[in-house]
Amino acid sequence: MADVVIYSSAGCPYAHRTRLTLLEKNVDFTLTEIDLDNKPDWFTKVSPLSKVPVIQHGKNRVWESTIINEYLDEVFSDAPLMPTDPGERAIARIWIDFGNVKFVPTFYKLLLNQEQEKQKEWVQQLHSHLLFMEQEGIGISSNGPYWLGESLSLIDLSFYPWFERWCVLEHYRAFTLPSTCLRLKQWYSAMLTRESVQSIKNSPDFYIQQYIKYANNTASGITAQEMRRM
Ligand SMILES: N[C@@H](CCC(=O)N[C@@H](CS)C(=O)NCC(=O)O)C(=O)O
Repeated sequence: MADVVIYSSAGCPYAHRTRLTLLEKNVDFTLTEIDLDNKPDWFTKVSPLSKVPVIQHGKNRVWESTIINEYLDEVFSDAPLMPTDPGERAIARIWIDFGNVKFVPTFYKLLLNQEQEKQKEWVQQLHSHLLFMEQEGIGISSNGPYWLGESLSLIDLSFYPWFERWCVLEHYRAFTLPSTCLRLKQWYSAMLTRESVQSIKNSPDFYIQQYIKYANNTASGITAQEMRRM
């Protein structure tokens, strides 16, 4: 039996964060794939919010991708993915929180919204988040290649899955990464060199297919409903 069991779904960016963390930390794990359109009856017993990812590690069941990732980093303390300095740890948490609270919901709002005027507003919002990340985040935290410098951290793993899915915004909303986001582009290229990233990377076609129901606003899952209400 592996150390960790992860309940995951191939298209899910939140589960993607945690799978990358497990791979980067070289933790032995078993993956149980959940079909989110057809969840098994037992799934709510495993996942209190009926979402992936969830991990089971011994007696500990942990959910919420960014909490899981910190948990894994603390328990499997080799190859740490959080800085040791308290100031830098705070910076890491600030940007992970920014991802969860600002960046990711805007990504979904842009996809879900069907009115052109509203889409323009969400494009502007996402654009300003990207510039903020570029100028106040990655641009001043280090000279690269990663957010905090030479070493990969949980900030990188928290943002990466949405950048792998950028093809979805390009395809459905013609929104490419702004040319001014030079550091973010270099960072993305550096992420693509990681073995972990390559080993579970999906093609643009896969994501374009996966996100059809977000792009035409017919997605009926819990996450889509929550994003509409935000
Ligand atoms: N805040 C959660 C979000 C997890 C989440 O929304 N996962 C989606 C899949 S990408 C899910 O399982 N949704 C269930 C549903 O839509 O019914 C986390 O960070 O883990």
